[in-house]
Amino acid sequence: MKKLLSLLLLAALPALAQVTVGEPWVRATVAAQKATGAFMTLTSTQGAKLVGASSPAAGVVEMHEMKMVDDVMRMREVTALELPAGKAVKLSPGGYHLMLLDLKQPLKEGATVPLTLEIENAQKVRSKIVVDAPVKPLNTAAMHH
Ligand SMILES: [Cu+2]
Repeated sequence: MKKLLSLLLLAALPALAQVTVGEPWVRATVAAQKATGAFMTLTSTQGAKLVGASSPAAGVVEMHEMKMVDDVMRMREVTALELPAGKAVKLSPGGYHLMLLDLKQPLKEGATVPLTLEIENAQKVRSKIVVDAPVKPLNTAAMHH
């Protein structure tokens, strides 16, 4: 009975925030490399948050922020990334990114990495988005800037 009730409650909630994922990609790795970054542009129709991510290619996926601290580029883990309504939030090398850790195998250019993004809307309802991110060397992406 409890399960049925929660299903009914879910149905009564307002529509989930629609999040568009633009140009996802994952940086290619070399043989012994156990970590890499995933990048994309996220745009949500309503205020929401990216609260987590996972991938079958990695043991763990963390959300990171790169920041200059005392002239040193540092990376720190963030627990959530705000997605303001209608604003494109860019995950890029040198800024926010998803960190794929404990990689199961090297990621070669031309491969595709499935990523599951967990989004939480303003009502604290979570939904998942699955994207296939192509693997690219860093240089290719840098050329677009
Ligand atoms: Cu990182």
